[in-house]
Amino acid sequence: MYRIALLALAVAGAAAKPAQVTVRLSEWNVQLSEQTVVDGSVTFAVTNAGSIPHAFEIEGHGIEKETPTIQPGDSATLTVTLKPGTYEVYCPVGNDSHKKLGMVAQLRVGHPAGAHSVGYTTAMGDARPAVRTIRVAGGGPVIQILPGPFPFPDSAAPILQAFGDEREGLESQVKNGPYSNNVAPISGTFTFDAWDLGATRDSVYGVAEFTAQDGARWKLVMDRVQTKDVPHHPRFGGVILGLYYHGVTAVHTPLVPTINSAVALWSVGHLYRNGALITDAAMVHVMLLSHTRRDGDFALECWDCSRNTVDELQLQILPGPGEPKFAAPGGFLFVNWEKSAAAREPR
Ligand SMILES: [Cu+2]
Repeated sequence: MYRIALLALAVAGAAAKPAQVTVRLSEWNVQLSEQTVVDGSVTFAVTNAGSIPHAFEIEGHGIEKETPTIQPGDSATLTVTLKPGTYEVYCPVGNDSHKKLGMVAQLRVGHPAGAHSVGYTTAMGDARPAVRTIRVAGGGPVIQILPGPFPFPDSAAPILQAFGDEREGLESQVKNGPYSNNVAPISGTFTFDAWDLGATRDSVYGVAEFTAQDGARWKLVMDRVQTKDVPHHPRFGGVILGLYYHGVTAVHTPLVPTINSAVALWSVGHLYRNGALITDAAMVHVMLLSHTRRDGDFALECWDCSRNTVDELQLQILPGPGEPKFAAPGGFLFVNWEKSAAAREPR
């Protein structure tokens, strides 16, 4: 009995050893133990090594299978039967926002004997991300947002729990942060072009000029993206188009309503006040996003605004690392253009 069982195992192992791939999910990566496996039954052993919930999905050649949501520290397995070809594996959480932040990889499946003749080169070439450009012009009422309480603290509280070390800083913003109903009508202009060219080649050029509620004239020139970590934001290329995040998504701070964005970017800016240079290293965050504020008093009107028209242009400016606060309420600048528009440039 013993000898026969051993022999049977050995034969099965040589003939068709089911492929096993170990998958590690984190913010914002999908790491695979194997880039290439043989066709047939493939088992994915997936661990969420991140700090927020993720899941694992494989898609391609008529296959679309996913694990349930996996909590931080937990694991799941998924077994699928795969034909030769190239498959996309990614995190499906958050309407693909995790995927857009980098939680995507490719898995190649081939025959053991012919693994080099399946035509991967073409498949990889087709999967290369397209160069995408967006031009945005601010329009409509211009408002400056001043520090104040976040209007949806109860909605944000359970999501804040998942933010670990960063929670304390965020909780102080619940009481007195930049997403408030404390708003002053001002005037100004803002236009920019942004290029989404992949993780390390994104670019931006744009100029904003506005007169703040205290009469100070500010000018911001953006000429390069920010790619370093900033608080509550993951590291990724500076320009991202079509991201669904904030609010309930656990992507970035929940102290912003849940929104869709046509473009979100992080850049470094040259900032002038009344014609004098303040800094060459201002930290800038721009979003053209789902409308969050109601007409009239411009109060935040929704915790989940993701289905609203994408026409609100937000500009947030903070001092660079180690630099003094700006001469503005709360030490930051936050200006919205409430009826803005974007045009995708032809390639
Ligand atoms: Cu995820």
